[in-house]
Amino acid sequence: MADQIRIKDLEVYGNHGVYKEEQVLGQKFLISAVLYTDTKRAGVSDQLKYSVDYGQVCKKIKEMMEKHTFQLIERAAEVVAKNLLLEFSLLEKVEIEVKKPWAPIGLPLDYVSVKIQRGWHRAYIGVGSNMGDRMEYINHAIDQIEEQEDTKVVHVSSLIETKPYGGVEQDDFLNGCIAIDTLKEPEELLDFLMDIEQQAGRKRTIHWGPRTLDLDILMYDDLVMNERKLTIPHKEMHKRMFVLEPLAEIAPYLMHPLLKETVLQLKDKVVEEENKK
Ligand code: PH2
Ligand code: MG
Ligand code: MG
Repeated sequence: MADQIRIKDLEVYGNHGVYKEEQVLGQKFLISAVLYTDTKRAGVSDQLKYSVDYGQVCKKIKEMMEKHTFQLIERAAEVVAKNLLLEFSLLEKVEIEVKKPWAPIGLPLDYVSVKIQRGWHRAYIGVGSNMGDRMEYINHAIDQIEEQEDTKVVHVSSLIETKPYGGVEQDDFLNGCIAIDTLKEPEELLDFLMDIEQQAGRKRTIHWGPRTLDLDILMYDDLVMNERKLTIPHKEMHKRMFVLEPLAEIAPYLMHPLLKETVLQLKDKVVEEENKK
């Protein structure tokens, strides 16, 4: 979304800093915010309820900056961004700059600042289990995801019975997919999902072997990344019917950012391949 509401240099007084004097005496901070929200409906109707009230946003920023004491302006920016995104539902993304014009470093400067962008991201997660009470493991995981304040579950597919894929002899799986909106960055989301797997007693013994719970990030916006710990889109998703079938149920027209085909098209291809065999 390209529309923006901009706040420049809101002046607040706060007790942030690494030095004791800063935390005791306090000092001036200037906060700038770019609020990314679709202003079209408000623009057409002239009604505040269809937009983000910048007065309320300023109040919230002031409140956050005054009620906490942070060591770092990085932390101040992070907390302000997160609170705005949680409180104002029409906000898709924010840019926050925290300026500290009186930073006591013994050298003259105009100001020092931290500027960050944070926002909501749509991610698709594949869920699977082939040990114990499979349905219970999966449903409990979805509940745990939903309980996070920075993550909302927006779609849940049907759970389907699938044959093990990949050559390891093991019990049948229950598989599904969910769509979430989250403030977590990809690595944070991965850590969070791995933590839920651990809590479900997941042991990492055999590669592609039996598991109480598997939570895989399939896609994250239209992000393409390949790091040691995490590859997005999921490397194998386009080959796996146990992913494509439930994903096609909740997001048939979702576009694979590398293959440039929709989930429905990818699924039809796998079906065709299987029919040839
Ligand atoms: N997961 C694997 C390996 N094989 N087969 C099915 N049917 N379902 C899975 O979730 C699955 C699998 C590794 O993640
Ligand atoms: Mg997996
Ligand atoms: Mg996995």
